[in-house]
Amino acid sequence: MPADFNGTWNLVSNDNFEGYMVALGIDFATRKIAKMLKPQKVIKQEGDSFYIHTTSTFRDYVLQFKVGEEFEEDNKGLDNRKCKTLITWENDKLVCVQTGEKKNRGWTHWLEGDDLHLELRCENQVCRQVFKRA
Ligand code: VL7
Repeated sequence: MPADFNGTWNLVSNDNFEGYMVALGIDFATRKIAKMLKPQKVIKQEGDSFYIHTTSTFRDYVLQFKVGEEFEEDNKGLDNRKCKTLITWENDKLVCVQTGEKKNRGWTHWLEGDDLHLELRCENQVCRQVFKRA
């Protein structure tokens, strides 16, 4: 049985989101707005099929994937770069590698107690986000 990420999750902490956005080349004005946001994630999981909707008052992002199946990701409304994206299980962690122009790009999701964790990586920057159930 894989870990169960189903639920609605609210951001409670967001460490070094600024550094992550700078690494992605997000402009100053957009970063200023983005770092004030408290995004919510709605995750729908059926086995290895995922739907992750990250919502905020400013931008929305939907990612749908099957674990182990590479796809082209369009990061529309984020940095707008395309990546070849592959998400795999590493024990109970969901590990994403986004291959493209930016080195070392990806993220990892895991559960710790009743919290949802997300580590976002780009080049030499790591952003750590924690979400609690809504
Ligand atoms: C998605 C943002 C910075 C642009 C707006 C910020 C809007 C709300 O990829 C992500 O999550 C994965 C794992 O859950 C599923 O896609 C993180 C937010 C990264 C990068 C770019 C700033 C403008 C934030 C959509």
